[in-house]
Amino acid sequence: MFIVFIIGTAGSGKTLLAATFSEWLKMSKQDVALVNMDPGVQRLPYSPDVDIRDHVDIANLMEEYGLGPNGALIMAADLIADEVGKISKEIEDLNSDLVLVDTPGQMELFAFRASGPYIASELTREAKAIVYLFDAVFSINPLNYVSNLFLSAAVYNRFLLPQIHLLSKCDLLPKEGVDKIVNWSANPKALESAIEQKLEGAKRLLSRNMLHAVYQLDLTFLLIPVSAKTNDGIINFNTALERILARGDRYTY
Ligand SMILES: Nc1nc2c(ncn2[C@@H]2O[C@H](COP(=O)(O)OP(=O)(O)OP(=O)(O)O)[C@@H](O)[C@H]2O)c(=O)[nH]1
Ligand SMILES: [Mg+2]
Repeated sequence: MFIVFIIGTAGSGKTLLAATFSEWLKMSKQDVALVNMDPGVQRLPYSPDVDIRDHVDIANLMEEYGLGPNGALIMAADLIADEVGKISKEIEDLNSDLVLVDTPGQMELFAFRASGPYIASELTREAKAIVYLFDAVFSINPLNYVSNLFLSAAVYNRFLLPQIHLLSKCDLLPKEGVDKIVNWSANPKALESAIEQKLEGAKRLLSRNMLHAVYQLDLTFLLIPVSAKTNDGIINFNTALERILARGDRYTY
């Protein structure tokens, strides 16, 4: 069993990618299961095999403790940590070859509070990977791109798992835009010159220094452009994932 956590900023396309990718895998007879770890989600474009909403109820928490939606989500994230044993067992009982875990929109709930890294480390016997989404529309601004780079580095730091970086929602940008962002990931100099052109003053200095820190820490990677709407790039994403998890083999024979 391989476990893949799909992580990214709010609205970056985690849920739709989980749905699209699992459908795509099923077409090539891969045994894939879906786990919804977002307690706040109202509607899903897939039917989850394990659903965190069976363990915590946001509406109840708001009612019972007089919390707003964000307070309730934070409380839920901490409660989930107590349920880790049960959730892990449910996931293990699925006995699927590949498990896709759709994580909460507010990524700090999963990535930076107790439950996410704890769940990831509890499922110790399984090979795991992280898929981190860079929202293409958001990342076209070089300052946003650098902020996202930092977030992805923070996620890597938290989980210390092999991490694949996708440029999501590529169908929403013209090809030149997609190529430009991919080029930033491949070529630090290109990113630096985009920053020089676009930003000025303190922002420019800050952004440049942050960038140097990322490269000094050697947190570089090549972005894989994908679209969960058109399926563009899904095959490249899968090839990268197979290479990390299954040494280039399929998950299910
Ligand atoms: N055009 C286009 N829209 C997309 C793509 N992926 C997601 N979307 C849309 O973007 C919106 C957010 O997508 P979700 O999959 O819910 O994103 P998410 O990261 O799960 O969002 P939260 O869990 O709420 O943070 C939805 O309206 C999707 O239909 C894509 O590849 N192309
Ligand atoms: Mg979602």
